Amino acid sequence: MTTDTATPTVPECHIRETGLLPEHVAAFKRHGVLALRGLLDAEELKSVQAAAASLIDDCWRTREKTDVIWTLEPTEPDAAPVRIEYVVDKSRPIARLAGHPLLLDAMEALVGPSLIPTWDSMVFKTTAGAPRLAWHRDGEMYRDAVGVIGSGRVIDAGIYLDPAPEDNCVWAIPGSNYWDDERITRTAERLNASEWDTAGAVPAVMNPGDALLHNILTLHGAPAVKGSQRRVVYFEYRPAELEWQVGPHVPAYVGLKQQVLRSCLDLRRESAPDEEPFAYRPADALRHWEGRPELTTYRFPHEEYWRW
Ligand SMILES: O=C(O)CCC(=O)C(=O)O
Repeated sequence: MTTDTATPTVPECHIRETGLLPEHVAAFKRHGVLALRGLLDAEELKSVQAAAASLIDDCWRTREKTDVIWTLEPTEPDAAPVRIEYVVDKSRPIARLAGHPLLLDAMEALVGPSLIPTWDSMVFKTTAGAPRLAWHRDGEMYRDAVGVIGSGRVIDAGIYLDPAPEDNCVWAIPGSNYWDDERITRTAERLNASEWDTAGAVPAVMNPGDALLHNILTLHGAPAVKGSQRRVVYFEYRPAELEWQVGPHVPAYVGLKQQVLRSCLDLRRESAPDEEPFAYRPADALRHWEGRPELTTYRFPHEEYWRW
């Protein structure tokens, strides 16, 4: 693992061998990116791959627009789906994945004990192709964002179902999680001025079953691809206290997403009774699921819970 200040590669943690060590935590906080190698075992990888294939097949078959992003209007013959929202609600294997103990242990260490899941989606490139994802920070930013989350308490975990080689992977600029808005804007504009420019960035080359963690403030992008499949399940996590006091969702969202997390943990416990489960232990003041009616869905559309 590289932990110095000028990392030429994405720092990495072999999570099943070592767990998340203090040096991994420090590397993530510094660079805003960390690869967890070998997070999924072969059986779980296979089951989530099959679930992903079925969700993508459904897109092709139905040409559905709700919760699906297409490259063109889905009625157009060259349109291809590239993203599906709320995948925890749409697929049991992905709901069970959301209860993965090693992933959640790592999130607890980085986000804090009161983590809640916020976004869940699948971003993918089918062999029909996908356009470049321009250089960006992820959405729903805070005012004075670097001051609030520069060291990495809002995290996107991308779980890879296919290989991501250099010509079809996410590239990131380590340390850009601490850049001010002016530097981010200037750099993104420069890099986005040509089709694909990686100056100052490192490739996050990943294997199926690995997970890439990135601070949502880390500048990242991905090249256009054609003829090569890459499917990634993204789970985003935020501290409940940040959502409760600041947003971007209204306070009521916290309890609902805590219920989703607890329900995913139950599903996982039923399907993997021999696995040591993740113990969800938010601060006493932040146990907002208590006394709430049972969930009938895991889909809580962001726009219905928006604070700003
Ligand atoms: O997996 C990828 O290609 C990048 C996804 C991404 O950066 C995003 O959806 O914001």
